[in-house]
Amino acid sequence: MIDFRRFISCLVSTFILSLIASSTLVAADRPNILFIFSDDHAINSISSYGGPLADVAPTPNIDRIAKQGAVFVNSFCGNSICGPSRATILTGKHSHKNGFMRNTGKGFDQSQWTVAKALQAGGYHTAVIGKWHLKTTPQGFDHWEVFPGQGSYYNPVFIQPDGSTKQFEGYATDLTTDKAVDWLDQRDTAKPFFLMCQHKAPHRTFAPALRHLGAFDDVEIPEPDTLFDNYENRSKTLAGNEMEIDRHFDWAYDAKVRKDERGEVQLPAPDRYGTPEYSRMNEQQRSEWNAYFGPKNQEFLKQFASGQMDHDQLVRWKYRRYMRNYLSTVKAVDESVGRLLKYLDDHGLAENTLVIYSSDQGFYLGEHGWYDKRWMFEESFRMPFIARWPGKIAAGSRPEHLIQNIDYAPTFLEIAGLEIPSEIQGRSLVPVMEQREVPWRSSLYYSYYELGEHAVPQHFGVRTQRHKLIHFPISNEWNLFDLQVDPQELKSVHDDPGYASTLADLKDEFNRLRDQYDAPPLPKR
Ligand code: SGN
Ligand code: CA
Repeated sequence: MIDFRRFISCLVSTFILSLIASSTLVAADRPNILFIFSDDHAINSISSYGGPLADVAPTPNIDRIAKQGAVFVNSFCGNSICGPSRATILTGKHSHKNGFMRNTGKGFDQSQWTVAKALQAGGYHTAVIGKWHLKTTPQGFDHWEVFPGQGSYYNPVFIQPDGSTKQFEGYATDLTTDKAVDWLDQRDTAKPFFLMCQHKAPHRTFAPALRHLGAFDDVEIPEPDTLFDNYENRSKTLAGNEMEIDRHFDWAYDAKVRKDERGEVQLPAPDRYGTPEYSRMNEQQRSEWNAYFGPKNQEFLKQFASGQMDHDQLVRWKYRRYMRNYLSTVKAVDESVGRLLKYLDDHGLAENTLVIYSSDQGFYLGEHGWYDKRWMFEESFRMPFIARWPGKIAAGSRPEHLIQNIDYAPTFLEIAGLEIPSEIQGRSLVPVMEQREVPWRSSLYYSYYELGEHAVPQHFGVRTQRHKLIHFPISNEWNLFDLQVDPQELKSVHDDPGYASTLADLKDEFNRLRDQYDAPPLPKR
C-alpha cells in the first residue's frame, strides 16, 4: 500500500528541488558577462601587454583586469577590420561563414544565429551600447543604443531602439559609459546580464576628450624601429599601401601644398585639424580645442615655413601628434573601464561577472611607417583579450594559447551553461581560462577581403606559434616569416632553401584550415 503522506512529501520535495535547480539555471547566479570593447586599440598601447608604450601611457584600469585575471598574449582576429570582427564575435564563425566579409559589403544578415540571441533565449538580460557598425539593426538584445556607422567623438548621435536618432552633448566614450551604467541600474536583476559596451575610441580621427588635450605633451614618445620601413624583401603589394604617416596622413600638416585662393600658404589651423569632429563641437568645446591646438599649429608652421624641417623630421612630427592624440583617446577608454569596474564593486557584482577587455583588431602605431590595420602583420592581426573571472581565472596568468575572435561566442555559451551549436567554428576558452590541460589548436587561419580604402590587397594566411605564411592572390606571391628570428616581419624567407620544408608544411596547413573552415575559393589574379 502506498504511504500517502510519504508520497506527498516526496512530490513536494521533488518540486522544491526542481525549483531550486531551475532557479540556478535562470536566475542571477549564472555569471554575468561584461564585454568592454574598443575600436582599433593596439596591444602596444596597453601597459599589461608590456609594449614599448607601457610606461609612457599607462592603462591602470585595463591593467587591473589583467592583474586580477588573464592576459591572453597570443590573441588574434580572423579578418583585421571592424564590421567583420564584430560579426565573427557574434557568430563564432569566420567572415565567409557569417557573410560579413568586408565593411563595404551589405549589412549583417540578422536572420542567422548569434550568441546574443542564444543568451537572450537562454535567460540572459542582454544589451549593446556604442559602436555597432554592422549596418542592420541589432537583434538578440533586450536593449540597444548604437552609433550610426562609425559614430562621432563629439556630441554623437545614437540610434534609439525605436529607430529614431538622437544627439547627445558630450564625448562619445563618456556617453557610452553613462548609458552602460544607466542600463545596469535599470536591468532586470532576476536574470544574469550580458552587456556589450562598445567604444568608438581610439579609432580615427583620434579626437581626445577636452580634459585630455595635452595629456602626453610632456612625455617622450618612443619611435618604432620600423617608422621608416622601405617595404623591401616582402610582397610587392606593400609599397602600394595608402596608410603611411609620411604620404597619407592627412590633417593639418601639409601646409605647403594647401594654399588659399590668393596662393598663400594656409595655416594648419585647428579648424582644419580633425575637421569632422570640429564641425560638430559647440562654442565652448571649440574654444578649448582652439586654445590647445592653435599655438601648437602656429609653432609647427613657423618651423615648417622656415625650412628647418626635413622630410624625416616632418614624419616624426606627424607621428608624435598622431600618438599623443591616439593615446589621449585611450585614456578616456581606460577611465571608462575604471567606472565599470567600480560599478561592479559597488554593487557586489565583481565576484560573479566575467569581465573582458578587447578591441575589434589591432592597429599600427607607426610600425612599418603606418597607421590603420587590415594586414596580417602582427600589429593589426593581434587583438587584445584580457579577462577577469574571480575563482575561475588565475590572477596574473598569461596564457600563450593561440586564440581568435571565433572563440568568444562559444566561451560565452559555456559560461552560461548553454549548448554550443555544431556549426560554430571557434572553441570555448573556458578550459584555457581554468588552466586545464586540453589539446589546443596549433595554427590560425586569416582572411582579408576588403577592396579599396588604404589599398591593402586581399590576402590569406596561416600563423603558428613560430611562423606565418601569407598568400597574396593578386600578385600570386607567398610570404613566409620566421617570427622567432624576425619578429618585426622585415624579410620573407619563402625562397630561402633553409625554409623549404617549413614552407611546404605551412602550405599544407593553410589548405587543411581552409578545408576545415570550409573557405571559398581564393580570388583569381
Ligand atoms: C574610416 C577611416 C579609415 C578606416 C576605416 C575602417 N577613414 O573609413 O581610416 O580604415 O574607417 O575602420 S576616416 O577618414 O573616416 O577616419 S573600421 O575600424 O571601421 O574598420
Ligand atoms: Ca576597428
